[in-house]
Amino acid sequence: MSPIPRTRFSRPVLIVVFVSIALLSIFLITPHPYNPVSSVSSLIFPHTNSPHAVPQSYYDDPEPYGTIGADTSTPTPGQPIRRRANATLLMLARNSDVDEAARSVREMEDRFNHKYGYPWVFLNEQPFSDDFKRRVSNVVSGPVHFGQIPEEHWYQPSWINETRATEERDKMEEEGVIYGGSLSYRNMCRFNSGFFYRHPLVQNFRYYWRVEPGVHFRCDVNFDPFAYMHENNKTYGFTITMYEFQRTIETLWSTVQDFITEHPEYVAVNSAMNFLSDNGGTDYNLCHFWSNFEIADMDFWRGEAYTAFFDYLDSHGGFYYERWGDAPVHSIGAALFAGKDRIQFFREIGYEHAPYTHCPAEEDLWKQGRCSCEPSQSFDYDGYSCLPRWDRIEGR
Ligand SMILES: Nc1nc2c(ncn2[C@@H]2O[C@H](COP(=O)(O)OP(=O)(O)O)[C@@H](O)[C@H]2O)c(=O)[nH]1
Ligand SMILES: [Mg+2]
Repeated sequence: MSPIPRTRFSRPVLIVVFVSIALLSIFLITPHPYNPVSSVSSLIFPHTNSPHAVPQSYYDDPEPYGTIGADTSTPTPGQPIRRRANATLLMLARNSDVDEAARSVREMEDRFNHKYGYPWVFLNEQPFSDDFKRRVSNVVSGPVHFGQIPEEHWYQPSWINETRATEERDKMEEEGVIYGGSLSYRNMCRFNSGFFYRHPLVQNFRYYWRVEPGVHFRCDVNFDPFAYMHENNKTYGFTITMYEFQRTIETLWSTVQDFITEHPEYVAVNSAMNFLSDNGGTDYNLCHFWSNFEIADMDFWRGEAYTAFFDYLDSHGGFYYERWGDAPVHSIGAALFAGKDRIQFFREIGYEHAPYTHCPAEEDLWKQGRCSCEPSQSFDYDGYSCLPRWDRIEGR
């Protein structure tokens, strides 16, 4: 390989380098709100505070919540009176999850609930062991309830063709699909899609915050998300959004299409169809809210549209013949039937479910929440994240 003759290129190259350095220097030292590299801090925090963040007025002193169980408090002049919402923290777990369950609960208490005192409900298709109850009761700050799931809400219904279901599970297992061969995972996904909100222990609650064993809360939550949801007419809150594995939901979208053709009246006027589809609904782009974190309104799941939707999906058997997850089912339901204005991205809640973390991208939120996560490692703008699509829905 012959070297590039120096004399032929040196002058134009030098001029280009000089001009580039000069332009970059001007760019870097010019303070301007739209200058994306105006400071080191804006490299770490790509966003300024969002108009969609929970307003500061919600960061109230939780003192007015009073003692646990009280639903009224002495009003402070000039301050809005807040009451604890009709809400619960909710965890589905196995007895064997006890270590990770206790860890998640402890973090949730430390970061949020010790100030607000919301009750906890734990559900399991088996009776909870004394050990599980003892360990978890030791870390909660408020009332706690342990419930067993009725068999008919959990196990595969008798009308499912077991030969076909087994064949499909075996095929997915061979193909290496995650949880492809698991029947219990399918029971769990169907339960989370259409049954948890019917359990007697949660029947009287409206809102829930779903918490899984082994997750992490990386920031203080110094506001009450339930109160925010209630006062702002929000139905569904999320922190992470990503693509689903196509192989697990081969016929889900065509079933959704058939349902909305039969029931166009259920589709919200301002549905978030454009979050789910890049071509007006012809194809599903696989985007969904990661449902291991959810703050949502169970009255929506219990309502006419979602009930009809779940029953329709369930009757097609895709929870067992395929491996439909509660995440795409909830997401499609909320996006189409609740609509975009009713869905909240809780950007201020630092949340980790391995292997992904949502960490606030706004410096003020990160500091205010004493977040222990690293914003530059947030999943938000990972190539596998659907958040850019949600940003477009929000008009960002
Ligand atoms: N009681 C019970 N809970 C389960 C079962 N399978 C999963 N879960 C719970 O369902 C949730 C999701 O399960 P997980 O294993 O975390 O699934 P992943 O997050 O999709 O990998 C967690 O809260 C688990 O504790 C089961 O067979 N019985
Ligand atoms: Mg999980």
